[in-house]
Amino acid sequence: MTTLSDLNTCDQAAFADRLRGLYEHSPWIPERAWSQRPFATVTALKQALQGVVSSATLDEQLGLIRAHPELAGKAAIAGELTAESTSEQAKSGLNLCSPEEFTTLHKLNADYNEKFGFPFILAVKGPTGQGLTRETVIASFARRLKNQRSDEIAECLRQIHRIAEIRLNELLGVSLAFGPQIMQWSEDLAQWSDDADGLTCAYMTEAHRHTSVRLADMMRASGMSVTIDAVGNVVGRYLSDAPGAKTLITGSHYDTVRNGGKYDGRLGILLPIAIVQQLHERGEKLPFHFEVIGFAEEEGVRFRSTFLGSNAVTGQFNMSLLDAVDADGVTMRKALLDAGHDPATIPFVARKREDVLGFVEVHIEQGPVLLERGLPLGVVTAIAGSSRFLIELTGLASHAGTTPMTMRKDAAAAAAEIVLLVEKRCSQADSLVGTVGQLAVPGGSVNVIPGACKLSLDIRAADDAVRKAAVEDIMDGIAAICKRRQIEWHAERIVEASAAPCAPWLMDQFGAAVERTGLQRFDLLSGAGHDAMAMASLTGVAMLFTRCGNGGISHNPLETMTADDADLAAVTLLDLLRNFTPKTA
Ligand code: HGY
Ligand code: MN
Ligand code: MN
Repeated sequence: MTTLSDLNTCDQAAFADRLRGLYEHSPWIPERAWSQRPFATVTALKQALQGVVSSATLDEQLGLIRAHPELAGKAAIAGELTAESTSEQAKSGLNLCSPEEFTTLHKLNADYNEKFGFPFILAVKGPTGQGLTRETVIASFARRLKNQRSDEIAECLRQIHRIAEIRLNELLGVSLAFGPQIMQWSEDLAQWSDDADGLTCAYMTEAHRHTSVRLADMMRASGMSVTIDAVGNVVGRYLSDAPGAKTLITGSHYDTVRNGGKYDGRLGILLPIAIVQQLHERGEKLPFHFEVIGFAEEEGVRFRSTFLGSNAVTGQFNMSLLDAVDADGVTMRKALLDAGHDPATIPFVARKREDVLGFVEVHIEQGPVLLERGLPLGVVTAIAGSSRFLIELTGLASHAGTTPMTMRKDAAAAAAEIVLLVEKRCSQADSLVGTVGQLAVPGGSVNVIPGACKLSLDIRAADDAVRKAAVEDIMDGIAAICKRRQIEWHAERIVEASAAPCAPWLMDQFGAAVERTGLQRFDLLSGAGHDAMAMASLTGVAMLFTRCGNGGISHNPLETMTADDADLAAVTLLDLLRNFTPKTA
């Protein structure tokens, strides 16, 4: 078995020889990385190898890509693959393709090579290293065939680094203490959904309640005392023996968007549970109580309100929301009562400021920044503020065939102008983004001019003044469009959340822990909202982001991450806990 210390002490030829199996037929990569020894950690070695590729010429990068075999291609059929590729393709059952699958893959290989001039590369051992299914491989192949060439070169290189990471783990006998468990628990929780297809877990539905019970079981089994509070937060406490100990809180949300991903929110709950499991097994206590909260609702899918769970914890829960109704006319109050909760006790969920040391949240980035930089982790500087509205446009429904174009009050045409207005206005400042995520003509017919149209607005920015100015301009723009088109309009503000800066004293502790893993510290803004922005009203907050695969996609079933990145995030959070320094006055 090769060790990191061997690699740190052997000469360049031996170094390249030991690592020759990592990057297919490309010894130049370890040869160039050798000069950066000693590597403090395996992570540092991985980053150095990846850095060699990033700084290589495009020709060298294309040469590396072209050194890889096609999936289930001619070389595989002829038995000419390297030992590593043979075992990897077998792990995904690519050596057992049906004739139809072989035909499909043969066509995909031909089309992909024809379009890009290099083979399709995919780490077929996948996010957990246990192997992707043939169906997933073929679906990824077909999806990426539609990409631009430059994007595919970048993605092929990322896949090659993932292949090398898995091979390096095998070479060094690396076993991940937390990652596989976190990934498996994510699959476990995803079995409960409001919909037959895809993961939807809206507030207080049956799937939501099953999920809360499963989370409570996981927390209890890991050694925590567990309660489910009046809004459905699942709260696990890993108690300290220290007299007068205060509490450091972590967690995230377990509700999801419609047809969402398995890691959004849930990673931030499952990861600390895996850490507590290990601390408990070791009998290791912390000098503070460690509280893991599965917040019951953050996405606002069922009742359009957001941060219900974290707002209850900070004492900011708006009790009038109990009268909010869902699409079926069910009030939040009834949904809570049906789930066995007593809404009247919600105010007692609030924590006392003086009892809390801080709040840390681990979350997937939900964007492409870490992915494109080849970084597994990032430290969040601030969480963008957001304004959300529901807009109703009322024109005049009339005959599509007989109404002259100059005599229409077309609500959908007005909405179309508004969508483009939002896109244009929100392209005018850094970190400012605007989205019309919902757009509908209620009861529309093909041959009727839309008399009504409903749309949503989601405007965000790191700077509140920038966001508010954009909202004002957009509202003025809507007024002008509707006046010109003789459309009545009404805007209902459903979310107004100020930007939340993270606490430098806590950010720096995450940054130091990240650096101790052998990574460089990288700070970034969060364009997504998180429970940490609600918790910021109670205590100092900090967030650790993990890299998102598949181009950084999220709020989508394609949301993905690797067991290695989950493991590194857990190692980092555990390191922060062990070295935690409370804020000095
Ligand atoms: O919409 C958001 O930013 C978060 O995912 N709820
Ligand atoms: Mn989300
Ligand atoms: Mn989230």
